[in-house]
Amino acid sequence: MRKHAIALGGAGLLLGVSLIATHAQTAGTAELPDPPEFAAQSEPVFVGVSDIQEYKALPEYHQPEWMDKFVADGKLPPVAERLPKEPLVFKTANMPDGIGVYGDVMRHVIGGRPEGWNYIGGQSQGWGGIDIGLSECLTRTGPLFEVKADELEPLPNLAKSWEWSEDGHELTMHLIEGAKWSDGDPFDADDVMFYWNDNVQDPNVSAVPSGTGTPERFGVGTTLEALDPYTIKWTFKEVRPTQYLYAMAYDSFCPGPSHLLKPQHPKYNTANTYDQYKNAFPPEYMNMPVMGAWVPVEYRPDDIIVMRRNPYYWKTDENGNQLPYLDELEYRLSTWADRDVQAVAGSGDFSNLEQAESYVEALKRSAEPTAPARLQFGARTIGYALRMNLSGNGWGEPDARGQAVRELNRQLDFRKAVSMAIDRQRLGDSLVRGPFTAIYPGGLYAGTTFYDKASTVYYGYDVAAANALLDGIGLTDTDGNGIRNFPAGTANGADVEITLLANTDYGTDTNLAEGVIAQMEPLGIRVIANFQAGTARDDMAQSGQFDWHVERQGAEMVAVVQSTTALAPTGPRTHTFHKAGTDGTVDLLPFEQDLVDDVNAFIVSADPAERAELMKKYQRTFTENVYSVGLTQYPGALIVNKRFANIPAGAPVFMFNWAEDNIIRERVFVPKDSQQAYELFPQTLPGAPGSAGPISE
Ligand code: BQZ
Repeated sequence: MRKHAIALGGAGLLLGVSLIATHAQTAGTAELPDPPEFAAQSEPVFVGVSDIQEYKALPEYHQPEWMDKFVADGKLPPVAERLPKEPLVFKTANMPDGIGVYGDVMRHVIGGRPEGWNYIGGQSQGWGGIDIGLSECLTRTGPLFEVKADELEPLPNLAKSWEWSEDGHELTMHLIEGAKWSDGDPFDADDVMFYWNDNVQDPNVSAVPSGTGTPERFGVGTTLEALDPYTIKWTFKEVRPTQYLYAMAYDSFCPGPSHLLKPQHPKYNTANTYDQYKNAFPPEYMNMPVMGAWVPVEYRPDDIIVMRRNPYYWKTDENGNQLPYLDELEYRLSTWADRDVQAVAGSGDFSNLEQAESYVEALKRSAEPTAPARLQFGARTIGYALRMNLSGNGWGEPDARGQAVRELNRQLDFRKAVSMAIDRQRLGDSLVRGPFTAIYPGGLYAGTTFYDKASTVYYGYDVAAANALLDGIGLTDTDGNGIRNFPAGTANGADVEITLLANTDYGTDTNLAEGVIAQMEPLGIRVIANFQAGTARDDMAQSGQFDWHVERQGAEMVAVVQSTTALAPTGPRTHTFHKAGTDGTVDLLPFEQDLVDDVNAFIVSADPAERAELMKKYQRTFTENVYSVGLTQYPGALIVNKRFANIPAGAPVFMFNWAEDNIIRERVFVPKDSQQAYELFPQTLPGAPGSAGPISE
């Protein structure tokens, strides 16, 4: 990641970069063209973890003046009593614009919709930063983009410190002491253990909306116990697997309010089903206790979610000002494309520009001197792949046709043929012309820390060779209708029809999927669109109800150390397109076993050279076996309204986490003379859990 190429010349782009890729035509492989020159417009200032934050008691604490009345009227304890013994203190030297001032609001626009507030029970709040802000986790990784490579380790968060045992099998973690949920209830190990015992370990719960809250995310055979209200102890089979500290960050270890959730859980409330537990706090339930900086106080379906500052938030600046500086956060419930439009226009305040189709327009608007928002491109960390369901033993309960497709997916020559039938340059150009997109063969992204071009096998565009491969595996058009048929005895020798899952929340997802469908026609394969909206798409993807899936990839392909266990099926539910079948096992293909072994070896290695070699092996195995069919890779751009201060230089749209975490929103502020009267509920605070709306003085 620290291999940023040369900075971009001003707002202009190096357009029309021509690429002469010499194709060394060997057996199907081709010379992978280097990505067009394009680089982040600014670099982070790399620091150490201790330069960002520390935990310490301060001589005095402050709150926004308008809150004094709440204290005077006895509605709130004094601020010093609302803070932990040693709050998490952000260091001024790491704050680009220093100590902030209170006031104003960040107006987000999102394309998702809230299912409810039971995040650990598997409910999404609509993405776009809502859950990132609500769900504080044991460790934090978003800001690691600015941490020096030789000091890279997840930031302390709810876990303020930890130490390993001599033999490296035990990790003792010390939780922040005296922090409270936004309703004043104490945060402690009860919350941690409820998440671990009754959500992660309970097979009836799909913990967290992305489904990553699985036991093996933290290592097969790992156990966790509470030694006292503020001390927990992990015990691992592996020796000193520091990798799992990343899994203890968002999105897989962010405890929920057990004082509200536990009484709804079937283990403690036999009158409730698991479905009732998951849905016990619908979107209309306001003032859900959170550890995050803002609390949901207003929800208008398909319109907006409004959040007000958490009076018990457990972080401060070095002057003892309780954070956040921003009194309000809003999430307009719209579309992801509208998020870009509104951020550029100034009616919204933030966007991760990630749909390449809107790049040129966004760039044009942002280049105008009067543009209300800053637009900064980062590295190429947005990438799409065509992922095939590789389960041959029932994951997703396929019918005969679906099973026949899965058997095809499991054949290397089939996957190679699909890869060679895809014109990746054309796909990228169909999204946006210019130096943005790069041909992406799959695996780790070019330009990232563990990427090695020499270990990357690329089966270049060659339709004739692709067709020859399909002939070779006995897929022929036996009925002469232009569509190849399954071999006799398989799916009744029917036409090869494959369903393709994609997310209709994003034009890019469906545009790329349409491109794949069109490019399969010359192969005589009929691909049928199965385009679904976000939540439905997420559910189908997580439950294996797909043949093929075009999707934007996660942090594991960018940072490797984040979501590492998702790089291979290291456990029954860790992987995105190959999970355990009906017999509880993952029917690994031989090369997948090599991937699993390399990932597990990486997790326990502390030797940088060994880790680099293991990732080279991983990349070669992945790409020569076309584990997934890479499509295109391009940079995201962070768009933030110019009135905000403390936006870190070089903050990436996506790396260890999304920019909503990376920019550390609780430290972001608006200078007094730039503040606008945008707040919808000025000078109000969250009310009691379940009550309607915020409370005023
Ligand atoms: C960023 C992100 C913050 C999820 C989601 C959404 C879900 C996926 C993914 C992104 C949205 C935005 O991404 O596109 O820019 O704001 O929320 O969480 O795509 O459908 O399941 O993984 O993060």
